Amino acid sequence: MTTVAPSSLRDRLHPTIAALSDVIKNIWQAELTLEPYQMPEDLGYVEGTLEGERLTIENCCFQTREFRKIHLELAQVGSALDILHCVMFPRSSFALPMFGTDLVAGRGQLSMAIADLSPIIDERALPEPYDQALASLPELVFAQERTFPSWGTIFSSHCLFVRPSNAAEESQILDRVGDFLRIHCRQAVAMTPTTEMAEIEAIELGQRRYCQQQLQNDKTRRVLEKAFGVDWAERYMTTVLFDVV
Ligand code: 18B
Repeated sequence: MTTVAPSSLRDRLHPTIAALSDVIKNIWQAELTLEPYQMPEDLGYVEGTLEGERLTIENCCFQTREFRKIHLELAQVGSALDILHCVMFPRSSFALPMFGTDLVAGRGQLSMAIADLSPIIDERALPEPYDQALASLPELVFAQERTFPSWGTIFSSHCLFVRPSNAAEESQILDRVGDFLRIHCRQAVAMTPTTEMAEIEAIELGQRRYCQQQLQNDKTRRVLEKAFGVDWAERYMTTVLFDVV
């Protein structure tokens, strides 16, 4: 069995980002059978410099029967920016939504939390059992909802996208991301993979569309370009963050 290695960067990050990293790793470990995933040699742990501050990136990746890659990334830009990024890429034979989450803290304060189970086959609809499971979760209220960027058409109606205002909201976010993840892992484990070529092609097309939209996120790209240059940022975004099948 593959075990999840402890992270050294974790302890230096915003406490809610560190806590979410633990939530994700614990649920993966409890719900899935993890197998190693080979990262491109030079991209597992990366350091660069952004406006005189050190940019550190730490990646944790696995694969499972259901997912070709599950990726958790922690990043820190000096004392300015703490980031958690996580995406789970289903194998082409599993008609599952994409789980994605991104938390960003600037100077000790969370500015953004997003988490979603994004449908990739039926533009806006999740498989019926997901809707049922998600409908049973309590409705959450946040003081500051955020507005989706123009590329954000991939996100579902269940998407959580807020500027957290206080500790109670941060705790709600941890709970909700945990709920999304647990529902997702259980659906995935129970699923029989398809062997139908047409469905496999639709799944691959949906994943490509998801990644193409995510690659338009200029806020992510700019951080990486400033620290590592335009070419490195493009390679990193298309091979590590949002690689397509
Ligand atoms: N992203 N994020 O992952 N991004 O990766 N992210 C930002 O307060 C990084 C994902 C998403 O309003 C911001 O404005 C870096 C996934 C959305 O225009 C910064 C990495 C999802 C926005 C970063 C990273 C996702 C956003 C600005 C690599 C969703 C708002 C923070 C480690 C599932 C975009 C702020 C907008 C914003 C940076 C979404 C700095 C470097 C998986 C929607």
